[in-house]
Amino acid sequence: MRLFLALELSPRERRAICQAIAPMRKAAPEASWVREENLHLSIKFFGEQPDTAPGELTNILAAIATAQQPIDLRISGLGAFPNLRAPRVVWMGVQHDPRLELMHHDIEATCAANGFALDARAFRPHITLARVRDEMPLANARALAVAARAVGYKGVQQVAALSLLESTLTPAGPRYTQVASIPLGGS
Ligand code: 2AM
Repeated sequence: MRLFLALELSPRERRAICQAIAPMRKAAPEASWVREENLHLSIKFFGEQPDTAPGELTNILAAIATAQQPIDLRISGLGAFPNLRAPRVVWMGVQHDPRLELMHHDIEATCAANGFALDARAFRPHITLARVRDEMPLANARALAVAARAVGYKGVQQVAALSLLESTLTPAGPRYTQVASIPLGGS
């Protein structure tokens, strides 16, 4: 199973984000826009794992999660990796939060100590909105950037659990299924 750890957003938050970015979708219909129900903040990608991994990860992450409190994600700002001139991943940002950084660090350290690979990418918390397969012509990228600049969305989402999600690839795009929920603060 293909697994990743994420902070899930409420249906209400996902809806609000989707509505706020509608002009961006319109400006760049050629991008692969993430379906509303799939919007999330990814914490760590594990890739293909045996069926025993969810149980093992739940055990090794429980202590970290219990020591936390629920986190308020402050969601705002639009951007792209590597940048908006040549976007590959279009995202909505999450404001810098030392607690989130520390939790991510502890998760990486614990997972590495238990034989899971370290993420090669630096942790840049974001909510992926769209992926761009073929390089976008500059004019299209500009139109997307203009639309992005006009989005003033700010949201606050309280998250009370780490979610371990299974990603199943289907012809209609990935489908995410929660296989474990590890409460923050042991709630
Ligand atoms: P992304 O949104 O920045 O692409 C499911 O694919 C989740 O795992 C996504 O949120 C994705 O992050 C994240 N992820 C991290 N590394 C990945 C990888 N090597 N392949 C696919 N997804 C990855």
